[in-house]
Amino acid sequence: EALRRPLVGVGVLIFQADSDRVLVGQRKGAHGGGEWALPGGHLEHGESFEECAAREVLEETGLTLEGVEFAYAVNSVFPNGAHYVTVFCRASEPAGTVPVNAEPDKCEGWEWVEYSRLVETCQPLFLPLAKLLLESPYHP
Ligand code: 8DG
Ligand code: MG
Ligand code: MG
Repeated sequence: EALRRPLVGVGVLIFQADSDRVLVGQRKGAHGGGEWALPGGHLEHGESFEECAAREVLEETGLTLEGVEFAYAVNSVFPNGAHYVTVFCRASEPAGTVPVNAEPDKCEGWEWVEYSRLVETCQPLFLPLAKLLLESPYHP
């Protein structure tokens, strides 16, 4: 345990063009199961934040993002001892974009939810997303 280091996660805010909606899904599995999170995953060796964001979103939703940008970062120490630095990126998709639940063993399904209503609509929130909403001065 003493030699463990924090891991880097990347979460992706995919906004529907001309709206306040982002793509969220309920996680399945041991880490954050039942909690609402953005698409995302682990940063791989040698990857940029933006490359990781585009790769994870393609793997998990079938969507090919363009113009991915850095948005914010949070530090999350989970109750089970996991420690992640989560880097959030953002991108836009055209109105009417329909995602695929490409990893149904990891996610219940994707939904477009108003960013400003995530806290009331999507409980419980995955810790890094909850921290983003609390801390970030950032809003579309
Ligand atoms: P990978 O291991 O195949 O790279 O990723 P994954 O299979 O997509 O795993 P994941 O659980 O979705 O993401 C890996 C970890 O990334 C997750 O256990 C915790 C961390 N993570 C954050 N923030 C976020 C986030 O906002 N969304 C997602 N999906 N993961 C996040 O720290
Ligand atoms: Mg993934
Ligand atoms: Mg993932």
